Amino acid sequence: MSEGVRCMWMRGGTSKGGYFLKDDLPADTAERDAFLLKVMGSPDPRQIDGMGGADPLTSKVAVVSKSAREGVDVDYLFLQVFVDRALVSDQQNCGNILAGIGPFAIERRLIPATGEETRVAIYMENTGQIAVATVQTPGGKPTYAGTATIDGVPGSHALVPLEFRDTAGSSCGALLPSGHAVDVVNGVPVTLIDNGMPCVVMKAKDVGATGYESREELDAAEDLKAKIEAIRLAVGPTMNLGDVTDKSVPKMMLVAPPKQGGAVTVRSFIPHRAHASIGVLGAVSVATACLIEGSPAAEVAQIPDGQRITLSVEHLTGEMSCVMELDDAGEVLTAGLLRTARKLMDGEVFA
Ligand code: NQM
Repeated sequence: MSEGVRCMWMRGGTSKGGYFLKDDLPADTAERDAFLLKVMGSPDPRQIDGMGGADPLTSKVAVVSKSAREGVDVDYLFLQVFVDRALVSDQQNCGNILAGIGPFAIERRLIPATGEETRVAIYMENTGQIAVATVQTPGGKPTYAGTATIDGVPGSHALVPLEFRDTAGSSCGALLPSGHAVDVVNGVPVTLIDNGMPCVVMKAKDVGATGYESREELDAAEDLKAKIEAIRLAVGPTMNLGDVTDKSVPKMMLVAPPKQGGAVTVRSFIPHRAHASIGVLGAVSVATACLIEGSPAAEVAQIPDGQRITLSVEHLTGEMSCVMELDDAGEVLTAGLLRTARKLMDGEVFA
């Protein structure tokens, strides 16, 4: 495409990417994906000829449209543009990019602002579930300025609270797709879980790690990565994800006891690079694993008492607090997380 295509570049939580209106993109999926690969500069580990930041966390796309669904404002499709492969995948959701959807929808006039704050109900097309985001809209316009801070992002910004409900089995059909709290795969006890993001949760020490490594150490640990990838490929069918060779799920979560007074420490592979922090729905899924009796995560986690609890998931660049509401059986009903987002550029992108 030699013509420019309207696009907003935004940071959503600890991720960054291009936000498009669905109508501005080619309707044909193959054409759309070819266009997005060019926009990002993939496949190329440096993404030198595109907008991508040479990291899976900055090679992301949101496709947004006004929703025809009852009680829903906008539909959001997340696309992961692989960095070093010619692959665009809709097989995962992204709770970080989600944080930019509300402001983007208001900026593009898909929905009006409704006062100082605007609640935006978002249908997440990848998983068929709904999230509610609250956008700060003083004077009827989204503001990005504010005093909220999130770990992994310098400075302070306007808060975008996110609420999730009924996220269990988002992609795998059940919270525990194997039906067990623990499965032993290649000799490693793991929990196969999906509370918004398919994850394989295991103790770091069971795969020869500590759980406190740096991103660079994890990315350089070829033996560890091979061990984890073998587990990931083995569990794909059990998690109802099929052959996951070309998929960015499940995420691989290595847990260890908390060190900063939180609930648990995590090192996350997404799945072939270590995450600089942790994904939003990834954190919800790990926090949920910590609540499952007998699971590897429960063995290392510190869980507060009560039916409305905050589970602080410690990661490489700080922590992510998940506010979870539990039912009488201890199952997660809702999860709330705090994010921020920022408009970085609004204009046209060329492929
Ligand atoms: O789990 C990265 C991110 C994510 C996903 C990834 C996310 C989520 O940090 O909801 O946000 O796991 O690939 O953007």
